Parts: sequence; C-alpha cells; structure tokens
Amino acid sequence: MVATVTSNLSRYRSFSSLYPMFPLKNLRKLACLFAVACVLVGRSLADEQDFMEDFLKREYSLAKPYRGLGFSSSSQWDLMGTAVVTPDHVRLTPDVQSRQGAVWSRVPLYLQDWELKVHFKIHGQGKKNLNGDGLGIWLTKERMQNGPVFGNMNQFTGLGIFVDTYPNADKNHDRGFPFISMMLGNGTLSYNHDYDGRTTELGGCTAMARNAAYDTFLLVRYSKKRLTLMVNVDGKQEWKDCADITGLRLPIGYFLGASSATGDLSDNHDIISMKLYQLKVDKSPEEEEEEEVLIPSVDNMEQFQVEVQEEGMSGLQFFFTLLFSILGLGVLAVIGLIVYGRWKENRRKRFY
Ligand SMILES: *[C@@H]1O[C@H](CO)[C@@H](O)[C@H](O)[C@H]1NC(C)=O
Ligand SMILES: [Ca+2]
Repeated sequence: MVATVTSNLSRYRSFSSLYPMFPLKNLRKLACLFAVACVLVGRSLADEQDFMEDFLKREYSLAKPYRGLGFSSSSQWDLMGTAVVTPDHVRLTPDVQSRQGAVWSRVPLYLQDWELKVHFKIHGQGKKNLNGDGLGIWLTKERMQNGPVFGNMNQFTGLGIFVDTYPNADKNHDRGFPFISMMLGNGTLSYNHDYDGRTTELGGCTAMARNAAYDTFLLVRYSKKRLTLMVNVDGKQEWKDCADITGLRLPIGYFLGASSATGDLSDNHDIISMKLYQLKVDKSPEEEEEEEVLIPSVDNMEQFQVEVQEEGMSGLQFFFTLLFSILGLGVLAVIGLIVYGRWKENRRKRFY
C-alpha cells in the first residue's frame, strides 16, 4: 500500500523521523488516508499548485449518473453515430469494425482557466497492435461532425488530444503505442493518420492505456497560454507529465467532445467521465487584459515542426538500387565512350 503513495513519500519520511515510535500500522493508515485524499481532491498532492482553488463545473461535465444523456432536452450532451449510454459508461464504439461514435457538449466553454479530467477505458479482443484506432478528446469550434480523425472532422479548429492505439507509421518501433498526443488545429492544418499525426503534434507520450488493469485518466490544464497534458494509467496516485506547451492561444466559446472510430481493427472505446474544473488564478493586470484570441495558434510553431521520414529501404531494396545504379553508370559510360569515339573519328576525318 505504501508503495502506491510514492508521491507522499517525503511527507511520510518526515513524519516518521519526527515520531520514530509511531506504530507502523498507523502510518499505513495515514498513508491510505493520504491516498484517499488525493483521489478525492482529484489530483496528486505532489503537483505544483499555483491555483487558489478549483470548482467542478457540472454544466460542462459528463459524469455518472448519465440521466437523459443524449436524448433529454435538459441534457448538456449530444450523442452521435454508434455512441450509446450504459449505467457505467458512454461507449463511443463497440469492439466491431468500421464504427464511429461521439459525444459532444451543447454548451460552449467560456472559461479562461480550466482543467479537464477524462476517465476513459479502451479494451478489446485484438492482440496488441491489432486493435484500433483510438479516441479523440476535443475542445473545438465545430461539433457533431463526422470524419477521419478518430471519428471527427479533419481541419478542425481548436484542441485535439488523441489516444492513438494503432501505429500506422511506426514501422521502426521508435515509439510505443498507445501514444497520446496533442494537436492545435486552426482550420487549415490537417491531421495525417499515415504518420500518426506526427507532422502536426505539439507533444505527447506513450501510455499503456489499453486493456489496462487500472483505471486510466488524462488531465488537460489550460491557464495563461500554457497547456499541460498529464496521464495516469498505472494505478498510482500521481500524474505523469505528457506534454507542456507554452505560448498557446485558444479562443473561448468552443465545445468539449469525445469521439472514436474503428476501421479494419477495433476496440471498445468508453468514456466514463469528463470533468471540467474552473481554475481560479492570480493574474497580473497585463494578463487580465489579454487581447481576444480569434484563431488558435502557438508561438514559434516552427519548434514543433518535424521532418517525416519516408519509409526507409530494406537491405534487399538497397542492394538492388545500388546494383542498378552501378549498371546504369556503366551503360552511360559505354555510351559516352562510343559517342566520344565517333566524335574523335569525325574530327580526324575533317582533318584529312
Ligand atoms: C494554420 O497554421 C499553419 C501552420 O502554422 C499556417 O501555415 C496557416 O496559415 C494557418 N492558418 C490559419 C487560418 O491561420
Ligand atoms: Ca494511428
């Protein structure tokens, strides 16, 4: 048990050194209490805290019980495609080929500083890397669109966070899947599945979030033009850093959503909850009077630009390419020599 609250180890140590005679049993209880407190507070105590407080905003959140979700006029959410509600989750797609489903908030988000905690579950029958395609979490201008980006439209405007469970590009296995990544769309940028979105990603990390033994969460925090993405997929009461982007401008009034798609490969893609917290942040007067943002953008976009490598040649391909190159050069040389010979002959003829 103590091992699961490693984030509180420092507190634990100082405590035990202060009270060396304190019984171990009580310490364990204390550790458990800490762990429970962490869960209740909704994030690790080890996190740096420059926020005064936060509030769960029910009107932007999706959580149990999902009464009337998707059909009641009082519901804050719409369902589309194959998405269905059960008592335990919103299932965006079943573990069946070629399905698309989504859930979208009806209420535009007008908060400046917020935190979104997503509890999701991806599971299925397929063997590792024979499953797909993953899910997208959205905060975008558009809503309720069909499309190729994890069941949402391409060229979207706003934030997309992808839990990509199938390596389309990754023939060299240079990154582990599932891979969670982040993209900021501006209406013209295009997500490219063939490269698993690498050409447009702002950051990301590998997270073993499929068929996981533990509950899997991701957390997005946006405040003062800084967007941080954290994950918790291994049952520890702590968040792991996944991406951290500064200078990111995101307009307000966008919609929260979650979508998923299966293709030749499939999985169950479930959303258990999406909880939106308002962050109360200390701001300087300059930060208060920020100019209005109309199009999502990131300062110094170039720093994220990656060269996507075309698929490398196999050894055999390389051998034949070399062979034919040499043969080709040989042929060229022979032709060259013949032409040169003729030319010399002609010249000689002209002299006589
Ligand atoms: C979107 O971003 C790309 C890449 O930074 C840029 O070339 C394009 O002009 C931007 N589009 C808009 C509408 O700002
Ligand atoms: Ca992929």
